[in-house]
Amino acid sequence: MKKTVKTFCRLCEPLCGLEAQLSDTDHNVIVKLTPDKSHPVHMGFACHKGLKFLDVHKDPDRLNYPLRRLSPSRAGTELEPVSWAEAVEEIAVQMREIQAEHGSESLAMFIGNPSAFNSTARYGIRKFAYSIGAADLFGSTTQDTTNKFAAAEAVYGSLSVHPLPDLDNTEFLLSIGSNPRISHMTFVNVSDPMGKIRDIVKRGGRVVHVNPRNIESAGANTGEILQVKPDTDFFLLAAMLNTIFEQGLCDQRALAARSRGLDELRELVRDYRAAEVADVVGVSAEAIESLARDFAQARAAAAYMATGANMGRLGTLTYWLLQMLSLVTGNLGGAGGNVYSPGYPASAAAGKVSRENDPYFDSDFGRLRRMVGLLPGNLLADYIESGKTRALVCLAGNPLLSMGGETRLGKALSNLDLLVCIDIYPNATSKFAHYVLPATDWLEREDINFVSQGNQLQPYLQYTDAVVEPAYERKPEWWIFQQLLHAWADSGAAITPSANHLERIARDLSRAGIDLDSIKEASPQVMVLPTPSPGEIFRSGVQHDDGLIDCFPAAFSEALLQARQIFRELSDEPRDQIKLITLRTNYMMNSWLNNLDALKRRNARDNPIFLNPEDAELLGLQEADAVVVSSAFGAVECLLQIDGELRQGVAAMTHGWGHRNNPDLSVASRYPGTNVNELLPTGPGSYESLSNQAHMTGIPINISRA
Ligand SMILES: Nc1nc2c(c(=O)[nH]1)N[C@H]1C(S)=C(S)[C@@H](COP(=O)(O)OP(=O)(O)OC[C@H]3O[C@@H](n4cnc5c(=O)[nH]c(N)nc54)[C@H](O)[C@@H]3O)O[C@H]1N2
Ligand SMILES: Nc1nc2c(c(=O)[nH]1)N[C@H]1C(S)=C(S)[C@@H](COP(=O)(O)OP(=O)(O)OC[C@H]3O[C@@H](n4cnc5c(=O)[nH]c(N)nc54)[C@H](O)[C@@H]3O)O[C@H]1N2
Ligand code: SF4
Ligand SMILES: [Mo]
Repeated sequence: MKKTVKTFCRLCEPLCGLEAQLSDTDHNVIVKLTPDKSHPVHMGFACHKGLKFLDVHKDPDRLNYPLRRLSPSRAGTELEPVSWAEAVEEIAVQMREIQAEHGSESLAMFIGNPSAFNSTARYGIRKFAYSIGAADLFGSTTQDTTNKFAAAEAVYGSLSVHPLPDLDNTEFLLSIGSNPRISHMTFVNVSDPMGKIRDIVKRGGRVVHVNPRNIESAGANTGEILQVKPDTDFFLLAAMLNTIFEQGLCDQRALAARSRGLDELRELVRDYRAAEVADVVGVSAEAIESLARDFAQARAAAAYMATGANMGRLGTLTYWLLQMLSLVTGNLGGAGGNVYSPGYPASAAAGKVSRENDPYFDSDFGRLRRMVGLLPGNLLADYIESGKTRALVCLAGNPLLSMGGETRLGKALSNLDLLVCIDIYPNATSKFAHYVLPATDWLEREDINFVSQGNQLQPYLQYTDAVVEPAYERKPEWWIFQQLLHAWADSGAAITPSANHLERIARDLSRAGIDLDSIKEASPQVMVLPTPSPGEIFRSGVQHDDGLIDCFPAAFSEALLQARQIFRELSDEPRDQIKLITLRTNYMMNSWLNNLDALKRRNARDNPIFLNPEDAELLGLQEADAVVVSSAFGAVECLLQIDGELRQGVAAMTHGWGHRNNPDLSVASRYPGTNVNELLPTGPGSYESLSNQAHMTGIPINISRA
């Protein structure tokens, strides 16, 4: 008998509803994944990556058994299969020995991106780290979006208040540094974002994409492009705010009841008049002023920014000004503006921070703070090189390819006393591991979309069973961490191993009057929650004791001086300086989905550097030339592709490539590509000190024929 099971994709933020069709003869075999048309939120939306995930599930190159390096002292030597019991026991013993000799500070964790879509993994590793006293956490979030947490903390008094663009009701969307057609948005969970963007235009609204590249998301039905220079979004927003203040386009009296520091904000942005920033931003003063006016005068306008703006040098300040743009134009909390989606549980209160004590501490690498518990990822190599970090557990991450400076980080990783990688594939980082542990994929584990609560435009809860039993000896992450803690406790330490995190979530839900069992019994296993209500941000969002939004956080004073310095630097930059940006494609998910033949279309077998035709001509370069690309931090060789969609002075390259040394991945190693992150900065000074967010866009480079 045909059997289908409803579940959801866990590759990126929308978490689209899917149906898995099982084999007639064996219900432990999936034959096909299709979009779930009956899903009350997604209504049949899903993309090719989610539907192709079966190829990952069935990939013969997957990790199936725990592996141990044959010669522990030689990085990169062969691995041999080992039982779970042995692996877990040996890892716990070795970590305890390292702890005994060098202290708890020698134990560190790296938490990678897919753990964000895995309700038990992220909790599992944090609980493990906490239990064994390991406080040094690194993770992909500092390469992605920690600037947003730092800004929310300062502006709203809570790490977790992030008013979302109300795409369903807006008349004007300003989207900065995002490419929704390819990436499906980040830090906001929206089903079919391009469909919603198309609807804005269809109902007579306007969409403006701010981007150095004429992206796939822009078009006659999906919005225009404002082609800016990279790493300048802060100045664009400052000039827009200044225009709004100068032209009296905001109601200051109404704002005074809800905020403080507005006068200082108005004073600050006077330094960044449209005429003054036009050259630096790369668009005319008139364009900036009319954009500001149109945004302020739209019936309802929403502002959004994503990784393109996060990864600049002023990501925190940029996100702050984005909030201010929404606030001063009366769009914050309003329908069609930016709405706070409390979700379950009420996230603002949970993210409230008490910063009575200085959150910074002195380290060998300067003054540091933790942001959402994380140290700057760009200091991982420094921590290892200095001997501070000696054992690293890497969960669902591939820092060797996802972070700046592969050569340096590779050397550092090979000097670790212990590296444990928990992954579904042998990846570039696990080449250096002493133990590699096979996790289940999302078709093999039960889950709940818990981690996206607070970021959903249409809040809902969805539960899924494991669609099939885990193949081979793959295990869910909560189990792996539980076993490690048992082994740790067996050796005499006073710690309590954690239960499955889902049990904890079920208890939390029941306290809020939600019965997980009733969600489990529904089909699909979804409970739709109320949509965010206008004004909620003022009622339950803002967490400062006085209830006011801070428009001019004192914590930003140093960063504002730096902004001034960066502005001067950009003004003085040589006219022909080329800057490097990132380019996500439909055929990779950061460094993975790299081993799927079906995604190796003719234009997706390599990651060339893209350059505008005029720049190429100035440099005497032609299509398909082999080139050397160099920055102050490193150099790579790759092919050149001419791309008229890029602004002059901007080059783009896709990250996550560079699989030359990974023969275990039979497809990826045939199409190795080049690791662009060799060109990115690492170490002190390469991240924002307010947020630990890595500086990853607008990197000055030189290109010449190889
Ligand atoms: N130049 C440049 N660099 C970038 C970016 C950029 O735009 N430009 N983007 C940055 C961003 S936004 C991010 S989020 C980071 C990502 O940085 P990372 O998280 O370090 O890298 P990923 O490539 O996402 O690696 C994810 C790993 O998790 C594994 N995996 C997949 N599913 C599971 C699972 O269910 N369980 C386990 N245990 N493992 C799993 C995959 O096989 C893969 O090895 O990269 C950053 N790096
Ligand atoms: N297919 C696919 N989907 C993905 C991913 C993937 O790797 N592949 N990764 C997932 C992850 S982890 C994340 S975090 C999200 C990211 O989601 P998005 O942030 O939407 O990611 P991108 O598509 O890289 O869009 C960033 C855009 O910023 C532009 N940009 C670069 N520098 C600047 C700048 O200085 N200013 C401005 N204004 N724009 C700039 C780039 O040209 C690019 O179009 O995508 C997720 N979805
Ligand atoms: S948009 Fe993201 S969540 Fe939806 S199917 Fe595609 S990869 Fe999966
Ligand atoms: Mo990301």
